[in-house]
Amino acid sequence: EEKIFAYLLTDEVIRPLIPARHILGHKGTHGRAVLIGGSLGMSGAVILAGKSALRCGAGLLQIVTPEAIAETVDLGVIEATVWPAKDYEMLSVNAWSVIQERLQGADACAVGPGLRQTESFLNVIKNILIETDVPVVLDADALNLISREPDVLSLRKGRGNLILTPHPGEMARICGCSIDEVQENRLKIALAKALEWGAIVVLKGAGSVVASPDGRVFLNPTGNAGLGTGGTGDVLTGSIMSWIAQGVPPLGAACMGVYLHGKAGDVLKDQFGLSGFTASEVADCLPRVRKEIE
Ligand code: NPW
Ligand code: AMP
Ligand code: MG
Repeated sequence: EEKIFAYLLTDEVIRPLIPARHILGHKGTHGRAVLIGGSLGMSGAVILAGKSALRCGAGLLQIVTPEAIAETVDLGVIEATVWPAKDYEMLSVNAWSVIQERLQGADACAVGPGLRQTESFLNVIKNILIETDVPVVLDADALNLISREPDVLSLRKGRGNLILTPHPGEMARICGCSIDEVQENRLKIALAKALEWGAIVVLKGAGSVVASPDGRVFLNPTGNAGLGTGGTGDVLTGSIMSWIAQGVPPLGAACMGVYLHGKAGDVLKDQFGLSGFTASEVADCLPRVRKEIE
């Protein structure tokens, strides 16, 4: 059987990736990020991703979310601006026009947390992939929608500015295999999909794997089972988007994202043990772990 070589992520690997702040820097130079997601009953996902993006240092955050929860999201992330789209289901054309405008001048975007699988929204995702060259993080329901037509992923212009962050369940859906098959071949599947799609693939779960379309594979040693709680994946998505917006190359941003997210979990484990810390606390802990290694 073919062996796959993986680099282990460490403080030393991540440290040089942390973006420096110019003395004259301002919110306009610290990265413009656009977050797309949320639905009735799942405003939390987009709020957590948004808070996480800000905790990682993004200069400006815009959130595109369905009209029905726009006010909730606005109050949930008071530092962000919120751009309501008519409900995705009825008027995806409107959603695309709102998103297209927000993506002008954006440095990174993320799609999927709490979105739900509204079939017509698949077209919006295709437009983002094909009509724009803004680096994109696809997570959660964006991945579930894409699993209906995974070939779309290879239409993205330019390799390496598309990041997918599936958990094992989402990866199984995209690959059309079982969760057990994914878990038994984590490195192999992450790498095969990265090569197939020309995308950076972050396969989450204990020992997250980051696979690059250039053939490199990275293994993350940080984190613990305390992270197995609702919303932590949404926090990861916001953080990877934020690092890209601040100029970290997408592969580095994916590695940095999983490493610091896990480290935040480890700090919280020291305080609380393996249960009872929340996704919000993981997000709030991100600046501290970044500072500890920089
Ligand atoms: P099982 O249970 O063992 O069969 P889904 P979701 C599997 C939003 N959220 N190792 C698991 O397998 C998200 O953003 C909103 C092994 C199960 O089958 C999404 O939009 C929140 N298996 C939406 O909810 C907070 C693993 O995957 C399946 C695994 C749905 O996302 C919560 C579950 O995945 C949430 O983030 C692992 N490590 N991890 C909010 N507050 O608004 C997962 N699985 O069906 O895709 O559901 O991940 O909860
Ligand atoms: P999601 O399922 O999308 O909410 O993502 C869950 C997040 O928690 C991912 O970043 C996982 O890697 C992380 N996570 C879940 N369980 C564990 C575990 N046992 N050890 C380390 N990280 C975990
Ligand atoms: Mg998730």
